[in-house]
Amino acid sequence: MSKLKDMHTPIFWAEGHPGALPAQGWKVELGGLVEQPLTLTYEEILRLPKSIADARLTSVTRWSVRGQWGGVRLSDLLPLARPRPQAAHVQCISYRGIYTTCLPLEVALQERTLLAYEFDGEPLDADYGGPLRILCPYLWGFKSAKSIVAITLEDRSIPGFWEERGYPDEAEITAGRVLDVNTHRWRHIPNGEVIEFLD
Ligand SMILES: Nc1nc2c(c(=O)[nH]1)N[C@H]1C(S)=C(S)[C@@H](COP(=O)(O)O)O[C@H]1N2
Ligand SMILES: [Mo]
Repeated sequence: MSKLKDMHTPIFWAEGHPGALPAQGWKVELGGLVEQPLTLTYEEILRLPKSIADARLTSVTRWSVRGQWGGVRLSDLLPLARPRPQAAHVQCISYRGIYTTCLPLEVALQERTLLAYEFDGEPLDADYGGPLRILCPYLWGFKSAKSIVAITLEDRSIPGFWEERGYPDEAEITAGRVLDVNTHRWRHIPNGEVIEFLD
């Protein structure tokens, strides 16, 4: 069991559950509009500077979970590949390449956008996008692609799995009710990143 599972955090795999995803041998490619394309193994990513983000993952299907997400800031990771000046969007590609989504580069570079490998001190299991997923608390959860195999710098936003099916690319979190997964209570949220509830 993991903390996310203990709290009954929903598990979303729009492309179908990929099964076991071993961290050993896992690789992430950094490419696209970069001077220095590179491939990093899971172990190499664990050796990069670690950041902890106290943050919420909030789904457009109206639930929100808070925890201490551990991982590498994209603002620490992306410079390793030396993005070119034209790079303006970051395409995040999940295992098997079926689920993708793009983040605007400036959102990717905010301090709590992570390539995450932990939640509350535990390694992420495959259900929740282990071994490495995006955590972007500033936008709806569909921008936090799970089980990442490639991160590609682009000059435009490329519609991904949910964007092609009608969800807005801006993915701004909008006010309303959400189920707080941590407390199993319905709460009200304002527009934007969920920092506090309104009630
Ligand atoms: N590969 C992949 N990543 C994904 C999804 C998905 O279906 N497949 N769902 C997204 C959505 S809509 C949300 S809200 C979160 C949910 O994360 P969880 O399944 O770990 O709770 O993952 C996002 N990342
Ligand atoms: Mo979602």
